[in-house]
Amino acid sequence: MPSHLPPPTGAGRREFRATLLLALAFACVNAPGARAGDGHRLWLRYVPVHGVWRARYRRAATELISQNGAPGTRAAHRLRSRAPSATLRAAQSELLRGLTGLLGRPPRLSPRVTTNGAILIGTPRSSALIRSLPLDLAPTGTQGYLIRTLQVHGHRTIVIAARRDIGVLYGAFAFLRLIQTRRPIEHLDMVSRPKIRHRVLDFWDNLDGTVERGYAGDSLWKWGELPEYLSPRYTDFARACASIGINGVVLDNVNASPVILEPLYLEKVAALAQVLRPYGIRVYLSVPFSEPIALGKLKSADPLDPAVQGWWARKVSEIYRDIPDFGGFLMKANSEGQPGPSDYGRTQAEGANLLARALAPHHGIVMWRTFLYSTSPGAEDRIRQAYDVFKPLDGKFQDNVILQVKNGPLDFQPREPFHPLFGAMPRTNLMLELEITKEYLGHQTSFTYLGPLYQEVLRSDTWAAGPGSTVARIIDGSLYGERETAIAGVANIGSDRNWCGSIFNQANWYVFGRMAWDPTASARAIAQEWVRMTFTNQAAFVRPVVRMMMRSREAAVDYMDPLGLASQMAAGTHFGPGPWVHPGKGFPSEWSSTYYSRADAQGIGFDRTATGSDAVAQYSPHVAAEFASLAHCPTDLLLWFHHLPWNYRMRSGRTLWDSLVSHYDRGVTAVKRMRTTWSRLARYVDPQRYRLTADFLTIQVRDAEWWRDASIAYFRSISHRPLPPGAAPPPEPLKTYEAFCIPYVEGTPGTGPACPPADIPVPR
Ligand code: BDP
Repeated sequence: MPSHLPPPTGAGRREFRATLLLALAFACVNAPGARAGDGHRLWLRYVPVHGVWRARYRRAATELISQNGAPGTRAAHRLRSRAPSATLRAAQSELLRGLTGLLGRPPRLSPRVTTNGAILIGTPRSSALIRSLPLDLAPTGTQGYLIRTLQVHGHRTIVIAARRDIGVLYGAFAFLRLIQTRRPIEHLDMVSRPKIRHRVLDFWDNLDGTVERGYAGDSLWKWGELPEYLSPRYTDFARACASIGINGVVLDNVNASPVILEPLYLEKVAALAQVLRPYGIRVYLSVPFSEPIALGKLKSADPLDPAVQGWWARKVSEIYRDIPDFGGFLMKANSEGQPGPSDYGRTQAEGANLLARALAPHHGIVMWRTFLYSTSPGAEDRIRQAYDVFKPLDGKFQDNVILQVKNGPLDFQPREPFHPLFGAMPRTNLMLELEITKEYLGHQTSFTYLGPLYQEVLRSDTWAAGPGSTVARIIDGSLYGERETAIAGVANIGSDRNWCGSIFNQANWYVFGRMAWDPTASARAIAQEWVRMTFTNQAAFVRPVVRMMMRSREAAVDYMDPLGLASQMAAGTHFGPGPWVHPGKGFPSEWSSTYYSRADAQGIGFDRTATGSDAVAQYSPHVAAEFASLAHCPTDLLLWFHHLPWNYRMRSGRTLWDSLVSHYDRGVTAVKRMRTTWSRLARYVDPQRYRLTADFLTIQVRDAEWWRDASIAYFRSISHRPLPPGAAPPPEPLKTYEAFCIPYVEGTPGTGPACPPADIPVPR
């Protein structure tokens, strides 16, 4: 990335004075009373520390040295005359903002270490003083940082150093996090570097401002205002991303509009890139494969056609002229109606390599999605298709192609086994795609922390190269030694004041970033960190809330898709139950719930063993044997792999039917408990954030009961079995649930009402 070189030199004192004023301004903003509890400040609230901690932190952080080094040396003089890069300025300003808020006063800005309790930041290039210290920065790599307490000129100093400016910014956030979470900072010795190179948020934002599967308002990007007006929200967004190490943003929907590559829009993209650049964030674009036809007026988009190749090469050069650090393209091809190389009888590799060759001279990458299935009548088990198409292409992709693989073989369901492509393509770069927006998990109102889901997939052992071949080790490149490593999350960020539609949805953005940095990190530890930063460090709050978070995803699985069921949601909106959704005219079986549950009078579940679709054979033999065996298949994936009779005896001794019902009940009970727990915590939270969460939990209790009642009513009509003792019968007949439909749901733009207007009673 080009560093933004220096505004005017000799800023010296003038700059200090300006920064001091800035610090005072932050102090005012951070004054009690000015703090609205609307969630806008995310986990970067920097509220004052009180008690003994404050005194300790104040002692350890009294002055900030951010620009250069030991005055008097020639090198220092040379360097001092150079103003810091935009990235270093961002690091300094974040430390000022953070320390001022947390400690109630700004640190003194100084050109050199004059006292115990100094904080010195920079790189060997930016600071002669850092260069003079005995620091081994090699372990920090190109993006990491080191934080160490050292004696500098006889004074105890906290050094935040890195080889590149971006590492210093990451280090500044990490240092603030220590204070935000009340860690001692007297004797620091930390080194951290990201395990994955590209840590990317995918926005499914349309250019008309709507967001596909977005539940937090409209798009964050105001295309009509760009490039002239750069909303301050862009900078706050970039700060939040940098605080957790996210370094890439795909700006537009995977169902892409060709308009995005028009010069008019590229100018807007360049303006956004400029705002994001100091925070280490590169922009990427989703583009349709047929772009040369739509924009270039060519007759074809055939990847082997020299005219098409030339068109892409020229277009890519044009992009790099204005955006020299452009990241590259994200491509959804031959999927759900999108054009792609198979339209020309070419392979996915030939398609991906077309773009890769155009991007390679500029060091750009292609993130080529493997989410691909055909909905032709009689198509085999949908979940087999991506593997069948891509596995034979292993080793056929250019080095700058990364295949972007969803966590599971279906589609971001509440629970899926890991995708069998992980471990199956040792000669191809593979990245993981997670969904942060809760498309299949209750949208913005459900309290569902996704850390456990991400952790589950990252820790899944593919056995591809023997035990310990986890998904994390495949995507971080440590198993097969890929050079290009990446991870993407479909963003849940929009124009809502609180960014994510609810306060607790912010935790999903946060955990994505933290796990992208370190895919072996623990979901629980990250939840703790987030709660402390977002709310309070009081144990009486942190403990129960972290427990709620850690239980919340399983609760949703229990009341939506227990025991390995999948895709039982309402069609189209994916909100609320729809286990009765059958294939129909214009509605392929691969989108229907009954296709996945396979529920019939005898039993329920999808046989994916050798007697069924044999999808299980796509896993390595050890894993396949485990999934295929009734004795060893994890209970929570049972119906994903097996079709079993309703009276099948579970390991618990219960019948399958009884167990299914009890999972639905368990899910409802868990959500009710969450609501009760939260109701006892009002005194720890400002009224606004308390209320929003409390009311959303009430909505979620209603939705969980709706799911439970509707699902039990439907499956009982198929199994014809009595409810187990103690289970309450659904209050309404099945037909009421089937008829009920929410006509409009946020996040499904471009479609009409999901159901025709009708006078249907609301189920109780
Ligand atoms: C599905 C979404 C759809 C996306 C698609 C994708 O329902 O809106 O376009 O994934 O990932 O889950 O391409």
